[in-house]
Amino acid sequence: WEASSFLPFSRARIGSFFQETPVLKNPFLEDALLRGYLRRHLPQGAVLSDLCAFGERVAIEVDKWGRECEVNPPRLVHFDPWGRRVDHIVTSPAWKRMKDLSAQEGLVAIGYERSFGEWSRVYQMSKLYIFSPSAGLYTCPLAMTDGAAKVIQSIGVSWPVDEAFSRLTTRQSERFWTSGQWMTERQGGSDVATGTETVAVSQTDGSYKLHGFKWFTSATDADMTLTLARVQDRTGATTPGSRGLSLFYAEVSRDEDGRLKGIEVQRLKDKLGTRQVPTAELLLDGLPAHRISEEGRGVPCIANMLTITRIHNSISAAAAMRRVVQLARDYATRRTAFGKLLRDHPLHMQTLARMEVETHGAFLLSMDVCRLLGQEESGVATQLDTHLLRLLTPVVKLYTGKQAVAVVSEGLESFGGQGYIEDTGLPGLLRDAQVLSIWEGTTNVLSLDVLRCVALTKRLTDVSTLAPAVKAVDGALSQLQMFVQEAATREPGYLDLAARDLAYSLARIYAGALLIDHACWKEASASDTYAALRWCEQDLCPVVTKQARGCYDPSTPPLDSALVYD
Ligand code: UCC
Ligand code: FAD
Repeated sequence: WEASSFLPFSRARIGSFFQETPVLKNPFLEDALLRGYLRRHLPQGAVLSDLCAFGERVAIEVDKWGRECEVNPPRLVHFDPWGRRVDHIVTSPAWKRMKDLSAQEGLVAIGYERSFGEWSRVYQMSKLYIFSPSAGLYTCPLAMTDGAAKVIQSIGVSWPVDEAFSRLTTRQSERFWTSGQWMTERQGGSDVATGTETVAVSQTDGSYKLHGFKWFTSATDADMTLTLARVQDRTGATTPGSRGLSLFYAEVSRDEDGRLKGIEVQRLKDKLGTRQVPTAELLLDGLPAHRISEEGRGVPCIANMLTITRIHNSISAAAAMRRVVQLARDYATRRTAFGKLLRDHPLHMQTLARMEVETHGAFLLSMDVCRLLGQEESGVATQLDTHLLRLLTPVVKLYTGKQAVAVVSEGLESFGGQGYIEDTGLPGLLRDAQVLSIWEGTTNVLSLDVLRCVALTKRLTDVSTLAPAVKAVDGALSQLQMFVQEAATREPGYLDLAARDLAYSLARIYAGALLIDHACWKEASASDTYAALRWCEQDLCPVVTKQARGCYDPSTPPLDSALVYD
C-alpha cells in the first residue's frame, strides 16, 4: 500500500482526462448551404449522389492522404549517386494518389464533358470545394491544368496541343496530365510586362527554344506548361513591354539519360505554407516549345488561364472557411469550459456565427462566378453576364482570399491552444490560406484589374423580412454608382487609390444581393434569412465611407509615404 497508488498524476500516470478530437464528417452532408444551393439550381440525382459519395471518400480516405502530403513534402534530388545531374523532384505516394484520384473523379474533366450543360462548372467546382481542404494542395496543379485546357480550347484544339488537351481533360489516370503556369520572373510577378526576360529563339521547323529564368513555378512535377517569352528577331532583338510577350506551350520531358530536356531545377522554395506543392526556380536552357498565341498577344491569351485559376482560388478560399467552421462547430460539442460545452456559451456561438456569415458570402460569391462561367461556356450568357464574369472574377478572388485568412485565423483560436499545435493539422490550414491573396494576382493588382472593367447589375428582390438587408444593399448600390460617376471626374490617380476599397465594395454589395436572393428561395431556411441580414449590417460600401474621410485626396499619398518612412 502506497499513497501514490491513489494519485492520478504520478510517474507514468498522466491523468485520466483526454479531450475528444474534432471529427471530420462527410463535408457534403455537413454543408446545408451547399446542399441547398444545389437543390435549388442543380437538383439532378446523379450530381447529388456523386457529391455525397465523394464527400464520404474525402472524410474517410482522402483527408489522410492530404495530411501525408503535408508531413512528407517534396524534395529535390539534384544528382544521381555518380554525380550526373538528374533534378528529380521526389513527391510522396499520397501526392501521386491525388493525381490518380483527380482524374478518376473527373475534377477537371467534368468542366469539359459538360454533361450538365450550363451548370457543369457549378458541379465541378462543388466537387473541388468538398475536396480542397483535404487535397494536400493538389488543387493547385488542378487549377493550372483546368486553366491550360481553357486556353487551348479558346485557341482551338489542334496540333501541337490536341494531345495535351485530351490528356488534361481525361478521366483515365494513366493518361492524365497536369500543367504548370510559368509567368513569374525575378523582376516581376505582378508586372509581367516589364519583368519577363525569357527569350524565344525560333528553330527551322517553326518551333522555338526558350532561354530564361522562371522564379516561381508551382507543382513543377507537371507534364507540360504554358509560359511567356519574347520572340527574338534575326538580330536577337526583342520587343519590350506587354506587346513583346507571346504564349508558349512546352512539354516537361526527359532524355534517355533521365535528364530534363532544356530545364535545370535551381532549387525548391522554402515556403510558409503550400509545403505539399513543389514550387521551384527553373533555368530554361533551350526548352523546346511551340508558340500558341499570336506574337505579342501572350498576356490576353493567358488571361483565360488567369480567369480559371482565380475562380479555383476563390473556391479554395471558401472551402477553407467552410472546413474550419465545420471542425470548430464539431469541437464546440465536445469541449467543456467553465462548466458547460462551448456550444452553450453564447459569445462563442456569436464568434462561430460571424465566421459562418463570412463563409456564406464567400460561397455564394464563388459559386455565382462558376455559374456565370458555365453560362458563358454553354453559349447562354447575355452580354451583361459576360461583363459580370470579367468584373467579378478578380473581385471574388481578392475578397475571398483575404477573408479566408481572417476566418481561418479566427477558426484556429476556437480550438484554443490546440489550434496552434502542428500535428492537429490545423495550423496548416492557416499557412495555406495565406497564399490565396498573393498568388494569381495580389489584392492590389486585382483591384486595379477591376478598374479595367467596372460594370454592375442589380439582383434585388423585395421580401418583407429581408427589407433592412434590401434597403442596405440598394442604398450601397446607389452610393457606389454616385461614387463611380464622381470619381471619373477627379484627377488622375484618384481611382487608383480607391481601387481596393472599390473592389471590396463591389464584393460586399454583390454578396449581399446573392445572400438576399438565396434567402428569397421558397425552400430557404430561417438561417439563410438571418445570414443575409447579418451580412448587410456591415459597411457595404467602404469606398464611400473612406471617400468622405478624404482618403483618396491628392494630399494623402505624400502623407502615406511620410508615415511609412518616418
Ligand atoms: O501565381 C501563379 C500560380 C500559383 C499556383 C496556382 C494556384 C491556383 C489556385 C489554386 C487554389 C488552391 S501564376 C502567376 C499569376 N500571375 C498573375 O496573376 C499576374 C498578376 N498580374 C496581372 O494580373 C496583370 O494585370 C497582367 C500581367 C495580367 C497584365 O498587366 P499589364 O502588363 O499592365 O497588362 P495590360 O497592358 O493592362 O493588358 C494587356 C492585355 C489587355 O488586352 P488588349 O491588349 O487587348 O487591350 C488587357 O485587357 O491583356 C488584357 N488583360 C486581360 N484580359 C489583362 N488582364 C486580363 C484579364 N484578367 N482578363 C482578360
Ligand atoms: P510584387 O509585384 O513585387 O508585389 C509586391 C507588393 O506590391 C504587393 O503587395 C502588391 O500588391 C504590390 N503592388 C504591385 N504592383 C502594384 C501596383 N501597381 N499598385 C499597388 N500595389 C502594387 N508564379 C507563377 O508564375 N507560377 C507559379 O506557379 C507560381 N507559384 C507560386 C507559388 C507560391 C507559393 C507563391 C508565393 C508565388 C507563386 N507565384 C507563381 C508567384 C506569384 O504569382 C507572385 O509572387 C505574385 O503574382 C506577386 O508578384 P511579386 O512576387 O512579383 O510581387
